Amino acid sequence: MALRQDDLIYALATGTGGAVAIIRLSGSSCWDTLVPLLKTKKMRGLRPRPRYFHYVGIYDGDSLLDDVCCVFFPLEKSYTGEEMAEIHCHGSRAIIQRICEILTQRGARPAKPGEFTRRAFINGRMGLSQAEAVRELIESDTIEEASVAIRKLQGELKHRVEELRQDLIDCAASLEATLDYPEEDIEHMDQGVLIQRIDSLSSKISAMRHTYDRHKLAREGISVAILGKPNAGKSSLLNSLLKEERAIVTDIEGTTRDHIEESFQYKGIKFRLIDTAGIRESHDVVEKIGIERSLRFEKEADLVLYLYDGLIKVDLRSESHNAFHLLNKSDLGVHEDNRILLEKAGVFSISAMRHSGLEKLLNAMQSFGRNLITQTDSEVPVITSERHAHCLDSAYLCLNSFKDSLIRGIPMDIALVELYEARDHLGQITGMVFTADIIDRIFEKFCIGK
Ligand SMILES: Nc1nc2c(ncn2[C@@H]2O[C@H](COP(=O)(O)OP(=O)(O)O)[C@@H](O)[C@H]2O)c(=O)[nH]1
Ligand SMILES: [Mg+2]
Repeated sequence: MALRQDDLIYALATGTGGAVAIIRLSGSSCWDTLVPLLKTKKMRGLRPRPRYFHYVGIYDGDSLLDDVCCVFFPLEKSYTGEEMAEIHCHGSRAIIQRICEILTQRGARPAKPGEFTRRAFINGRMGLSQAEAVRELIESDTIEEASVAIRKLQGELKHRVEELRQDLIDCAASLEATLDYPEEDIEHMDQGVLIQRIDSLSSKISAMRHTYDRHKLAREGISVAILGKPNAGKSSLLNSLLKEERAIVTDIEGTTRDHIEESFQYKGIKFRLIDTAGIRESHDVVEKIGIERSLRFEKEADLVLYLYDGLIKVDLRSESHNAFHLLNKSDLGVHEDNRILLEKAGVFSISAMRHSGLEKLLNAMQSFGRNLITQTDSEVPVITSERHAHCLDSAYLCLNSFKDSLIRGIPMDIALVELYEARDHLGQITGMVFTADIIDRIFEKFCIGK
């Protein structure tokens, strides 16, 4: 799509089936196209007053099609930065369709997905991160998601990123000056000071980047791997936490050979629970692969639940901070030597079969999870888009190699290239730097009418 277009577009901005439907129009001939279709109660032509609700009839030739309300926006006060109008008609499919047909006859065309917001961006009404926030706001499922999106739409992220970018530009400009006029008495930036400035920028970028990890964890769920020997009761625990018979439970060792993953929520925190193959020496090829996977989950999961048969004397497998230890089968009793373990933090007595001790475990999981996902600094805008996270990563890497070049004594004019690249990666977040390709990819995901 050509970047700047101002032909007349229209789209239904509301869903069908409601009492009222809103058709939006945008383009340079917007008012001239719409006004002739409208008549006041006194059968006079309409003289549109900007941003005023006009109660009028919309006509199909000589016959009245519907009673509607129309609002006209002048280009300097409109969403897209072009002349715009809204027709609020009755929600009948037939009426909506006929209005659209008439608009098409008069030279308008249906808008493509996100085309209104795309125009708003191209015409400088909003930055790219704000345009993306529009979609996030529309698609938000929870008030938390909506509040992150509205902050972004208000320009919080854009301003923060722009501050960082300006800082980089300042840095580069002073270095550039020492290159251009080396013989003049321009104050040379001390290398130590320069490195400090770069470090401070890097740490701001990385703090912003971290919010994405937390956000992603909250959205996708905290991974919790259940590990232990065969027959410890791992599959039983999965079933009782999910409150359904999801995994096969038998007293035959090696029943779970592949892992099973299921999500559940507890007090607002989402978990991805993974039941693994029991860890033991095995010659069965499939079981062996399952066991290797279990060991990988042990390393990679956000939280590991080590499950033991509490009737047997237990050696805790790990003291890691992201591990809980569960002595199972409490309904049958507990080995005398294990009692002392139960006094330690992170050690629980449960019965997966009788569902006892689970609430205490769930509450501990919940507060562990909450700690992982709570954004530590409410001043730092939350990154919710993979694209933004990727831009921050790239900027961070460029700053690192710039610093590296400084330390290695690479000539400044070569090193500076990295600084400019970092600047441009930040610029891609806000849309100060963009390509038609990026723009197309962002807006094709939008819904029509926005
Ligand atoms: N008495 C008792 N038996 C249990 C408990 N949890 C699991 N079992 C039994 O232990 C055996 C192995 O259970 P399973 O969940 O398949 O263990 P996994 O191999 O670790 O997945 C089954 O016979 C279960 O019924 C429990 O809390 N109490
Ligand atoms: Mg099992």
